[in-house]
Amino acid sequence: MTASRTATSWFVSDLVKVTTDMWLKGWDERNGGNISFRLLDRDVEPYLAEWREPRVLPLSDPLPELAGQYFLVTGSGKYFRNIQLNPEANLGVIRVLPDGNAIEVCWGYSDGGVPTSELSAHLKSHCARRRVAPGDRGAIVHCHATNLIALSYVLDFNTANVTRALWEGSTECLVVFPEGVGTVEWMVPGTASIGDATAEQMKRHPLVLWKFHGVFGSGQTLDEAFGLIDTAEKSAEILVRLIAMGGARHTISTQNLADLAKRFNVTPLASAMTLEGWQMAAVSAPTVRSVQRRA
Ligand code: 2HA
Ligand code: ZN
Repeated sequence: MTASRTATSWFVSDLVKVTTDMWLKGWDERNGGNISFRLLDRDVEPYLAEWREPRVLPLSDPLPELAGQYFLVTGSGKYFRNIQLNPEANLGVIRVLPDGNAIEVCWGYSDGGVPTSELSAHLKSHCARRRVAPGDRGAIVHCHATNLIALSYVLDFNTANVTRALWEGSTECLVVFPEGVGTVEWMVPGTASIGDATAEQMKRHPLVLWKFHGVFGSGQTLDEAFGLIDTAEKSAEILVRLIAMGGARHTISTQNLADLAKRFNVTPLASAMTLEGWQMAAVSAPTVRSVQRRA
């Protein structure tokens, strides 16, 4: 079978590149992670003629705000490491139908698959980000970035503290994500509720950390969303090493952060600027008991 022209389009090629990079980074074991990228009518126009008989799938939560829009989305249960081998089976282009109650599969999922189980979080995040950062396309990227997940087990888990820790972990962070990192407490993935909680954070933050699970990043392009997660994950890796070495002996000060914001003309999240450094979570009672039992 010859690959369709859509499989070699710039947007499928960009998604193949980013998912391959993420697999190599170790952020997407098995079927971990999912991505959506909003496409413009002019992006899909050259390929419409080869798209056949769309399959219609219901949306559990109607999204009339996205009526008529196209998204390139990774498939449910698909492995990032395999996307480069067969984009047409592992990816799909969907279009939200005019009433917002359903989507149609225009291209892809060629083995009968469906879009990611996190479609609710993706589509609702697109709505949220378009309101704060109206740009023409837009990417939402979810993955299991190792060190960010590790930090969610030890940091006092709130937006101001997590943001402050990541800003101190690497100088460029405040410049790359001055709006900080939103935080979502542990929830069952793949549900409308985690989608709502994520989109709520996405109204204020381009990056959202899911406790004990992973991270959602956004950007105008796939490169931008990937770069944002990569920057935060690098800082998280440094913090994990610092904690393993017994903690930092000195750090980036509030004044240093203010100087960075001034030089790069960004407005940093106020709640993270007013903190005096960041802190680890208090050890919870059940953890203390299980440690004592083992001793
Ligand atoms: O796609 O990462 O959150 C698998 C997941 C679910
Ligand atoms: Zn996940």
